[in-house]
Amino acid sequence: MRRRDFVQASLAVAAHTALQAPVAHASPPPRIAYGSAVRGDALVDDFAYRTALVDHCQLVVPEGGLKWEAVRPSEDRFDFYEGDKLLAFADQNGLKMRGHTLIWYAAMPEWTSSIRGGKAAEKALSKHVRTVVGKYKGRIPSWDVINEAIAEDPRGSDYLRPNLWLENMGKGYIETAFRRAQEADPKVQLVINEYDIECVGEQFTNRRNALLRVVRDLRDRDAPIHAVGFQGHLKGQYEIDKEGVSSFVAELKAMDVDVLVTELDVIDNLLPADEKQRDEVIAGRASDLLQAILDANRPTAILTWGITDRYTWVPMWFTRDDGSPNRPLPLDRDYKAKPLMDVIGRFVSRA
Ligand code: 9MR
Repeated sequence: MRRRDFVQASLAVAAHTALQAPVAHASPPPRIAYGSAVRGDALVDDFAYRTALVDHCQLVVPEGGLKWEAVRPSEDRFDFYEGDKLLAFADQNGLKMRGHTLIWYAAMPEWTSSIRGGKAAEKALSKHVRTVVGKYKGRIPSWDVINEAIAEDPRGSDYLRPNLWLENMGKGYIETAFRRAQEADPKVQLVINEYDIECVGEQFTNRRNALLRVVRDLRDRDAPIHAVGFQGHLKGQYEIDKEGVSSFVAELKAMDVDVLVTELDVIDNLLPADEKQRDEVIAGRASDLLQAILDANRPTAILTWGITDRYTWVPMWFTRDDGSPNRPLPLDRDYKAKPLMDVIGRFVSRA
């Protein structure tokens, strides 16, 4: 076949295919990005860790490097060493980076305890959010603006967790943070991030309802909020409230609020000693959560809170009585993939 004939024949086939193909399938839906929290020290010291991140992730988020404790050594200083380091790694390896976190009750430097009064608090909060989001404008597409704002066990009007900002500014601190973040980078996905909203039980239900109340309030006031982050620090001994999670996600969707999973891991201190059995329970819990979310809306990303059992926060609070190491993450201590990684792989490729 002469080249011109070949080209024409190809065009004819292409036209035919285009006509036959339903429009919805013209381009495959984008995959859900998978990512991990990253520790700055391990990033420098551990080659296998860097390799695992590049091999498996499309997204990274600093585990501690952008918290006040790291960024604000004093009232007038900002230190972006850790954030810049991770962003350079992300850029070099074609990964995107999320920001965690702007406003949280924990990991606050000592000097902030002297912030008193509504005006001073608002000034400090605004300066922080503006400066940190502004510093990474156009480079960090998604931020955890508010982290863990819901009371441990919300009841009636006591549904917010006490913190420096609530004490000084009232509940309006949440709206102020979202507004400042949007002013600093209008294109960024603004997230409210929360834990213990996934499992069966009254406390989990109450926490979901309290979070809905906060989101609804923000929406009523036309405040910019784009997504709810399920931290997903699942307690392995509890079942996922599949119906509760799906209807929560559906209610958010009805308000045009997206969801993502920001800190997935499975706390295994009360799970069986047998590793194979334990890994199966862990994978099953994660699968239940991801499916319950997906049944109602497609998450914009799925991140685990670390990638390897070598570096995890879990033993800080949840060591096992039998002394065996925790296994909450997708890769084991030797970077071998566990069933949890298969589950994640299934969700990020099929959704
Ligand atoms: O994993 C983090 C741990 O290394 C830090 O010491 C701790 C305090 O900064 O924060 C941990 O990460 C938390 C995250 O920022 C918010 N959700 C709960 C996470 C686990 O405690």
